[in-house]
Amino acid sequence: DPYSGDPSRHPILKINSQKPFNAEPPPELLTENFITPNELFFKRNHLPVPNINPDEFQLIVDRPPGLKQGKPLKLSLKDLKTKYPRHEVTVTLQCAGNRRSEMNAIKQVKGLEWGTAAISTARWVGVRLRDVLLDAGYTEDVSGTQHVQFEGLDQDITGTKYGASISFKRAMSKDHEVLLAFEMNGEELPKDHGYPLRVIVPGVVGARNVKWLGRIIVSEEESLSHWQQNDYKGFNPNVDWDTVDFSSSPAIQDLPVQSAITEPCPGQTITPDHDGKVTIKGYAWSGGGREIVRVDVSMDGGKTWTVADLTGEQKEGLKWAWKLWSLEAVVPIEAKEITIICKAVDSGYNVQPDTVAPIWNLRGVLNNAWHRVRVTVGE
Ligand code: MTE
Ligand code: MO
Repeated sequence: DPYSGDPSRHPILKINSQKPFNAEPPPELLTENFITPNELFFKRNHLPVPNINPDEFQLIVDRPPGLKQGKPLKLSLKDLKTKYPRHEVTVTLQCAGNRRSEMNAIKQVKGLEWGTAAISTARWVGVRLRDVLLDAGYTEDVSGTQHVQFEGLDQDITGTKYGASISFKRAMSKDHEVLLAFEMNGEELPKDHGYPLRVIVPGVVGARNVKWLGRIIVSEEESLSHWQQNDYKGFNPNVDWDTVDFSSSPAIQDLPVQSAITEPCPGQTITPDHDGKVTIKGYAWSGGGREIVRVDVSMDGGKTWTVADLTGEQKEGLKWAWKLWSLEAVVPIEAKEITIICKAVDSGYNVQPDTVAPIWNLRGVLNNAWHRVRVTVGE
């Protein structure tokens, strides 16, 4: 069993797939803390977790034969930790498939049945990818250096490794804070999250945040991996598996504005307090470094809206972390059943689409429609 070396996991996680391991925390636990505890952080593996000896580990920084710039580098963990300045950044990671089950409920899609919790936030410590690339001789504006590919050390039985890429420009940007991370929330990276080294690409879809990083390749092309070329792309709702042409869509990088209600849960009976109010909670986040500036909540299926209270972290520059939100919301009088809705606005005044159907796509990615939770009102 190639999965026999996988680590043990917290039993409270909702498992979407055991082998490879994919799981999310219960939504109401997810928003109990601004920083998600490591054992509750969602886990998304495509392959068995590789067993890596930290003493033998080497990160290889490569270039294709045609490229003149740069020099190959081999870095041990100690090299990484001592040769470059330490950098810490709080980043929310979200899988492109977060909330896929709502898309699947409209019309079948192919993919894991994620609920609302394929998203989590951690404080990551590592070194800037930029500093490593500068050390390898790359400068900001050299030709032929369009992309930076990442190769994981996890592989399938044919030896094919997980891989993805981002633009060279993003990799070199100081503002974008792309990190080679070896710590997560004050501990060394857990096995499930890429021990001993992973990439953190703030504001960008989870799939580019390559875990168990073994090799970096600066190149003219994007990663040729399946996950860069033939997956993690968006399509028109009428494209099906017979007509899809993966080369016609760009790979997802920055993610759109997102929010969800984590409390109460769908189908729950809510009990208003003596003021006729209940507590509604959730998260909101946007990609590309855009900050969440407002979350609107409706208790009557979208007729009227109230602004929720936001909590988050103060930060200079681009914003990479989510905001948690809550509201003491008035329950409509004499209502027996209500639909609670949330929708967020980011600093670019981007808003969420109101329904899923117009953004439906065959792979079930990028669902950021208004989140609706139907509940019963108790005494
Ligand atoms: N990196 C490797 N090497 N192998 C993987 O399967 N999964 C990707 C990304 N990096 C993956 C990977 C996907 S799709 C996501 S959403 C994130 O890791 C999930 O990161 P997490 O498990 O730390 O939450
Ligand atoms: Mo993902």
